[in-house]
Amino acid sequence: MSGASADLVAALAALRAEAEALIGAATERDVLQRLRTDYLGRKAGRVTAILRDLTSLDIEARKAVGQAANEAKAAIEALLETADAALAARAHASSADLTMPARQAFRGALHPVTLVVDEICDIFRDLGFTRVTGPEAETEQYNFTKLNFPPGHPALDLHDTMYLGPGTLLRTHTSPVQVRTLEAYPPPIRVTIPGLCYRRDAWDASHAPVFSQIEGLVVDEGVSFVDLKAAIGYFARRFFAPGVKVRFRPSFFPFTEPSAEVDVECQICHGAGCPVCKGTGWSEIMGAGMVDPAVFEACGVDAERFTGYAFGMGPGRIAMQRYGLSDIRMLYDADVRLHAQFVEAR
Ligand code: 2NM
Repeated sequence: MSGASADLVAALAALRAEAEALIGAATERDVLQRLRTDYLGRKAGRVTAILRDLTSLDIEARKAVGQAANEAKAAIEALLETADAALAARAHASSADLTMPARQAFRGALHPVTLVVDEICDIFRDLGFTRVTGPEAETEQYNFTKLNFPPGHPALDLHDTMYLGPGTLLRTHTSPVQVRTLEAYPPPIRVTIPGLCYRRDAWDASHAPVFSQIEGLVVDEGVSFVDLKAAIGYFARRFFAPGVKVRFRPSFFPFTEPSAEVDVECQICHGAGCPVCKGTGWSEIMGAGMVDPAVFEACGVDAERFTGYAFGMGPGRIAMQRYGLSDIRMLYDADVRLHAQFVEAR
């Protein structure tokens, strides 16, 4: 081998070693692309240049240098391929870790009062009750007068009722919707009426100036207190527990006669007495009674022919009992730590 060809073979070995070191150190795919151009590029590649100049060598030198140059080219090519594949795999792995758990789908919660309102209306729906609503801004006529409240009744006081102007107010109960129903439809009537009501109460653990109520009304020929007791007993067994004890205590409301308060056996202590039922073993769930004929007359219903019963309850109070809340304000605080506990509730 001539001196010139030995120098070229040594130069190729040096190029190959240098390329190997640089390829091994590359951490970016475009660095590899640049190295490919530097060593193997068709115009300015340093190995390519030696191959191109083979024609200036004699036959023996051409053979020896040509072989070394082709080996160097193949070796660098192979190193570039391997390194590029490894960097490509790493880039892919860092953008998508297939072992990572799937992102949690967001599920919203319903407000506990919404859950209770829907559950109560669904139970009465199975007894044939239709869910209806009405306005929150009302007149004194619909909120009080037609419901047999005598003039001067304490509920009419500015102290208890939010008046919007003379004779207009925010309804203090959902009963005006019953009046509207009685005026609009002939019996038979079976409705549940959920909605917000307003009273001038200061906030405390058991009072809110805006609260939800559900009232029910049934009117037909021959409806009696037995029907009232049967419907409410059915509701209590479905809502609270199949064997729950229910009791009716005599009471008074302007729009019903006779009237009763309805209690169920305390669901915390099962009648033994506890702080939640204040030691009585019972918790009050609603008021009820037979619609006073004076209400029928005020609404244009024939009180000789038809009788009916009505009831009213507070879903906020019932939600507190059911979910063990000690302060009604928890239902108004919009604290997602409370609400998130009801995500799976329906
Ligand atoms: C209650 C309790 C008892 C009631 C009566 C009427 C109407 F319009 F039919 F006369 N509506 N609501 C009623 C009866 C409401 O809430 C504690």
